[in-house]
Parts: sequence; structure tokens; C-alpha cells
Amino acid sequence: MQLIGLPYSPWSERARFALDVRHVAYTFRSYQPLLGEPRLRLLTGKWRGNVTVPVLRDGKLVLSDSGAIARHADERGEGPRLFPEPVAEVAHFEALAERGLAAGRALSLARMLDDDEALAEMVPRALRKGLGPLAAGIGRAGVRRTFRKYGCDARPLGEHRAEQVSVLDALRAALARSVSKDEPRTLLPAFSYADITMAQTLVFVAPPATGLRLGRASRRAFSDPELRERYTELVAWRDALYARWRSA
Ligand SMILES: N[C@@H](CCC(=O)N[C@@H](CS)C(=O)NCC(=O)O)C(=O)O
Repeated sequence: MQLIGLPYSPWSERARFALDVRHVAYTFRSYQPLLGEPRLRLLTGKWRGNVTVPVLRDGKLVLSDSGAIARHADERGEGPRLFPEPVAEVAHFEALAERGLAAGRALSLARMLDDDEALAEMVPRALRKGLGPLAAGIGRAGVRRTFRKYGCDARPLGEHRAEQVSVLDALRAALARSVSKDEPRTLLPAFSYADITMAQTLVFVAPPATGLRLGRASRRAFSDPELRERYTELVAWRDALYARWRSA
């Protein structure tokens, strides 16, 4: 199996987390936005509209969504059951995480646009050196494109912020009413994909120390010190979840 993804992206990270926790073996290939797009279209057979990563290739099967990849891991591997019955409960958290990630992406890309060092980090290291100050300009064009690609400009940043806060509040409430006896507490009675995907909403508050590969400046742009302060116990929950379940 081969997984194509972005080493710094929580969408790729949740697919990797699911595959790793289910002990499914795969090789990881880094996707290069824009430059890698024709090959990704060829692989997925999608010639119009947006193509995204992660994409998993398992023989003739090509899965181009992290949720589908996690379900595949649940069928193929062994370890904790990621999609227990009733599946609607996991689906509820998948939808919630989607909203949190979309809002977090808009806000962190906006922070990145104000940070030349973070913009330069978006350019592959091999090219960055020779480009000097031009690297930030190229990074800016790429980040602006991503901002538009995902419709981040469809609403003001204040609305994205309110959305992110409402998702974090919902996570806080869900953990508070959880009946889980596990340590750390899980969203459903046992560890599942609900935890994996909801943990990713904290990437745009305080990226985890392990899992994602992020440059120093990108880590700064992903972080929101104010929300980190407000939701310290959620960040601590995520860190404990990673320590317990994310071995790879
Ligand atoms: N529904 C998809 C969404 C994935 C997604 O948004 N991927 C972004 C991560 S930033 C991506 O591919 N970015 C690279 C690009 O757009 O060129 C999934 O969860 O797999």
C-alpha cells in the first residue's frame, strides 16, 4: 500500500494515525501541491474539480478521502475497532471535526500570510535555498491558492473563529459527558476514530509535538496562543491520547 499525503496536514495525519493504530503497513510519499497535481489526477481519475490528499493506493483500489482510508484500515488491520456500532456516533464526530478543521485551516492560512518565514517554509527545502527572499513570494501565491481552493474567503475570519470556538466547546462538552473508563478519556465508550479525528481540530490551536512534520515558523502559524490558553485541558487530552495511542 502507498499513502500519498502532506507531512504537515491533519487530514493526512488522521489517515496515518488510523493505519498505524491498526498496524496496516504502507509506504508514505510526500505530495507536492500544484506540481504533484497532474499525477494525483491521473491516479484518482478525477480531471475536474479539487483533488486532495491523503490518497491511499492498495493494488487497484484508490481511496481519496481520509475517512474512507480509516474505514479501510478498520477492515484490513488489527487493533482497536475504529468504527464501532452505532456508526452514526462516529459520523457525528467526523462532521464536527470537518467544521473545526475547515475553520482552523482558514485562520492558520491567514496567520501564515502575515509570516514570511512560514510562507518560505511552504517551498520545498531543495528549492528554498537558491530562491532567497523569492521563496516567501512563491509560498504566498501557494497559500493564497489554497485559501481560495477551500473557499476560506467565503466568510470573514471572525466567523471562522466563532466556528472553531463552537467546535472546541462541543469537544469539551462531549468529553465531559463521556462514560469512558479509559485513561485518557475517549469520546465513545472505547477509543475510536472519533478521538483520532477530533484530536486533529487541536492542530490549529497547538500542533502536537509528534505526528506532524512542521517547520518552526509553520508551527507558529498553526498555533493560536489565545485558544491554547482557553482550552488547555483539551490540548492536554490530545497529548495524552497521542502518548497512549500514537506510537508511530
Ligand atoms: N476530505 C478530504 C480533505 C482533504 C484535504 O482537505 N486535504 C488538503 C490538506 S491541506 C490538501 O490536499 N491540500 C493540498 C492541496 O490542496 O494542494 C480528506 O479528509 O481526505
